[in-house]
Amino acid sequence: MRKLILAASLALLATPALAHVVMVPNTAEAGSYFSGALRVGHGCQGAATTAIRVEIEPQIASARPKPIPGWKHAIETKDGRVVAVTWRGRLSDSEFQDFELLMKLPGEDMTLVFPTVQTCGKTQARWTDTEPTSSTPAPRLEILPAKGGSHAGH
Ligand SMILES: [Cu+2]
Repeated sequence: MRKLILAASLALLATPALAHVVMVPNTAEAGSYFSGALRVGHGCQGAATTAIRVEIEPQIASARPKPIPGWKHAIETKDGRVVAVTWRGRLSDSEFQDFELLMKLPGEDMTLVFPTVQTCGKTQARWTDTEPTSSTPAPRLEILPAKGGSHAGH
């Protein structure tokens, strides 16, 4: 009984106060090739992260992951387009990691979400809610109108 109470209070202490899984940076220019990362700032209630799976919205024409030493990644495609990326490895609860993607963004301003499932051994944290005020929000990216409109600097 006493053990149970202790475990419960430890879980409360471990309740994340900082950001969850977020896209860094969280703004980008419409139509650009954008390098952004899913930043994982902690594990699941103290447990180490063992996998990150992110879904790629259909508005994103292409996505490719950057390899991370010590991690393996797998790409899921549908009709030739990348629809999800999964990284597998190990990240202690006391560390953070950026899971980077290079993406071709849509040409119009909009908000994209990146539903992400964080696996920590036998437990999971689902950062999949599209509502930003949720306690488990999906990472978000604001697509801003392209600047200038000239390709002179290409
Ligand atoms: Cu958090």
